[in-house]
Amino acid sequence: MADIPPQSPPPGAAADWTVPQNWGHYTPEEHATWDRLFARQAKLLPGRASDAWLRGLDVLRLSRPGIPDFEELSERLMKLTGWQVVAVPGLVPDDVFFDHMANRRFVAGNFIRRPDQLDYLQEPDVFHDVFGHVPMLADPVFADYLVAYGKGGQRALGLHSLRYLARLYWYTVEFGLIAEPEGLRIYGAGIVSSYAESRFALDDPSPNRIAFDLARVMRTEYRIDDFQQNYFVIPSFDDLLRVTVETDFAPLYEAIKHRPDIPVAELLPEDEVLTRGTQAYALAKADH
Ligand code: HBI
Ligand code: FE
Repeated sequence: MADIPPQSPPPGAAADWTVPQNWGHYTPEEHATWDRLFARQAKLLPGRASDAWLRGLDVLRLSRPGIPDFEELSERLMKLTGWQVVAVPGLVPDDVFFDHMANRRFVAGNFIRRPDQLDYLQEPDVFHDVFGHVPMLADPVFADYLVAYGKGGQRALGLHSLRYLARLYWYTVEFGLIAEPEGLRIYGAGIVSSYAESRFALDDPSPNRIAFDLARVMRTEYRIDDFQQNYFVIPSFDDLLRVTVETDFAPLYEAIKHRPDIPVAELLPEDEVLTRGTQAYALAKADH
């Protein structure tokens, strides 16, 4: 999400930026990296990840060893929600990203991080994209939400308002929490694919956890290089989908443009705060 990718596809990529996954070319070491990451997260996520994410992992048979084959994965997904997974070499331009999404194609990096990058890397690799995002694509409501997002992204580009809509992606698809009957659960791919943040997001007293409000989220800045200081909590995927399809975004963007951005750790009087964060983590970092 951070860097602006080049605007024409790199050598070997098609006009829509897709490349063959070349599943047969992964080395045993690369498959072993997937298995290590998988084992570490799989232990942590029951009781932390949302029911929808856990079900997706199961129905897509993602627990089998090795980096998943996108063709096989797409076959299962297609039957469940009509989605496919297509390989890309890295970040793709926004218009390309939204065109794939609006047409139920999820773009996934075909490369995997090096063994010395298990805990963090900025580019979305196959572990983040497939382990993090793809389980949610097996959920029919979330699958429709992403289609709505892709179409919304295309409109936002035309309205020069992507900076607002990108925050919705960030605080839902990447870093979203959901209130389930047993308590808060993670559904954001940036959290479920991170060993440290999958604990921090739920257990740490530092961040704010705030009830989701569309306009509020779209005004809120975010950090791309560290744990979040705000998490937004949705009541259900039905609610998230409903607000996204029923909102007329053009006047909302117009209204937001005239209001200040909200800094990462700030709370507003109208926020429904579920957990008021101590910000201890961010403050300790600022001291160094
Ligand atoms: N490309 N491969 C890839 N993955 C992303 O998540 C991605 C992207 N290009 C653009 C983009 N995300 C953003 O525009 C959205 O997150 C809003
Ligand atoms: Fe992602």
